Amino acid sequence: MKKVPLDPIAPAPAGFDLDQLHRTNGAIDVITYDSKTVGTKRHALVYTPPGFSKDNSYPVLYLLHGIGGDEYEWFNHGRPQAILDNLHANKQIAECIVVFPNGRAMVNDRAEGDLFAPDKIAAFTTFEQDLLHDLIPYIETRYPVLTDRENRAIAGLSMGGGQSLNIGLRHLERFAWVGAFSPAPNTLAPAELIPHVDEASERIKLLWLSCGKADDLYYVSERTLAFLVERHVPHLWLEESGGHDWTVWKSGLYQFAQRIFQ
Ligand code: FER
Repeated sequence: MKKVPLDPIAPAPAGFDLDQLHRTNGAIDVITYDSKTVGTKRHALVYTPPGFSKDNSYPVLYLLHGIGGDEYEWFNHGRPQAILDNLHANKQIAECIVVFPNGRAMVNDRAEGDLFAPDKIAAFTTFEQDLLHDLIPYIETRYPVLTDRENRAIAGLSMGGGQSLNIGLRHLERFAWVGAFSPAPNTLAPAELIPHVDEASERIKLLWLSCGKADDLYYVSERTLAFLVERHVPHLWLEESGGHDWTVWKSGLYQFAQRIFQ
């Protein structure tokens, strides 16, 4: 059994999410890929780090949005470009590519209408197939990336946190780093999420869980955490002071991004 990392979690410093003057910054691509799963062309955003070069090979973080969002949600609300650029400038993060998919894998994947309609909720489950069989292969043929499990991470907020836990822990042959910020009720029950405790404990490099104490969905994290503690599954837990909000999710990205691909 690996030891739980006794890692002091220092809060993000002021300005961590603000544009600062750097010699080089990351860049954003908007990509379009064929989804055999959905039968449409789908879109994602891709952040390449400062100094990005096709001559290097990079690990990849897949960073997922919530029920109210789409592939732009992190950019609209979470300032990921500033957070990542600042982490790179301070050498607090491994050089990596970050992909922002659309996790609602259906023909109309916009965040419109009744977001809780059964077909829209089901599309967040369908996304597992789109990610594994359509998006990841696209990224791995178009970008210079490392393709072993230790160089692939998945994390997300709320609905995307649930997806990250469900998909990441079911596919430890693909993901060694899994993070959930305020995971939603789409998160599988703990015994389904981690049916093979010893194997998961052995293979996971980082299992990150964080949630605001005032979040109505706190119970999802609480039940997941209770299982991790009881069954001695190595993990990092951060209880935040906020609710179901961007302060928590930006902090989650800041913390998780520093601890992956190490
Ligand atoms: C639910 C409440 C919230 C739920 C999902 C959410 C699937 C998602 C919230 C978010 O993504 O912000 O009952 O059920």
